[in-house]
Amino acid sequence: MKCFWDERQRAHAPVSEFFNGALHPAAENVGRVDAVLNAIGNTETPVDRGLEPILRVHSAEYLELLEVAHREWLALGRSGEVFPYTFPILGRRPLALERIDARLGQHSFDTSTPIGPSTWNTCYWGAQTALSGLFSILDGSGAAFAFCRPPGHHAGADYFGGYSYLNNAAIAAEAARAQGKTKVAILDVDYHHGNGTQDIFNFRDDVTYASIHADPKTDYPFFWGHADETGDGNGEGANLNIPLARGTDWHAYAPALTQALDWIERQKAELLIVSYGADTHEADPISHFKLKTADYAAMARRIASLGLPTLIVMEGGYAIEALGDNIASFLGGF
Ligand code: OKP
Ligand code: ZN
Repeated sequence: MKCFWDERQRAHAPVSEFFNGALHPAAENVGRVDAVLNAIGNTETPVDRGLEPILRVHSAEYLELLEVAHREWLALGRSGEVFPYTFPILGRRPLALERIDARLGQHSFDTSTPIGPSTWNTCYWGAQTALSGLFSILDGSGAAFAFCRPPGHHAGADYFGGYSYLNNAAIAAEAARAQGKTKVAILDVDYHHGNGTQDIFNFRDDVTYASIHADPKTDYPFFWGHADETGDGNGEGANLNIPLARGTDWHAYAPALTQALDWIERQKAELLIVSYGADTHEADPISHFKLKTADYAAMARRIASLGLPTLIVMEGGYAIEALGDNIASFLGGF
């Protein structure tokens, strides 16, 4: 399978994330890169398709914030990485605010997602990596793997969070639509619900979203991913959430996958994008499912049996020692 990766994605190097009242070492660290590269072998460098395909998903104001935030932070005499610390209650009125802290709050939802000097550049090339993967599918390679980092599925049209800044899967889906695919399905098998992807396509039925994830009653991102979120307006019925309990192993996971794949089959999609997270693995340090390395091969075989052109986009996976084997298992199974 063709694999895409851009070396410029190494530059984003978050140091810390804030939760449980304290700073912790960032789980989404650069150590993930070599673990994955060692497992996938040869990669192709993406071509630059510019901002246009990114602007199909994200607002210009939001992209500008990602680009300038760290510079403005330093200009205020601060050091280290950028963290938001105050957030507007949902639905509070739109305000044109100046202070970096206010603008950060308007465009984010957590304190796990610091912005450093290279965050924008890294994410830009992550999006290009997803796009080059997509175009190789459109050119007829049946499947491709886009090694994007950091992950993207928590990023909405105008917000970051959950280690995510640009929603690579959504950017690829929009590019597929722009290239004339009328129906695109996204299957998200990361441990965490992809709230950004759900939000971006919530009111639409041309890009459908199915996710299997840890129950948001107990797990991040809490406010999205519940089973009764089925889409709204035109998108009613085009969103499927399957929350599973902590402790889920392959025996309990497999029926959920069957349900999601049956649902996707009924969508009559022409193209599939898989948001693949290896953080469902039993060794993952921030997650609580019990999948084993060999289970990813079984998972991928079943996804492949849909017979759709498929772009696999990397999301989470933080057990560095197991990450390469897990990805090799998934790609091998596919
Ligand atoms: C990104 B992806 C940790 C709290 C911070 C953030 C999780 C982001 C996951 N106990 N949680 O892999 O979906
Ligand atoms: Zn995750």
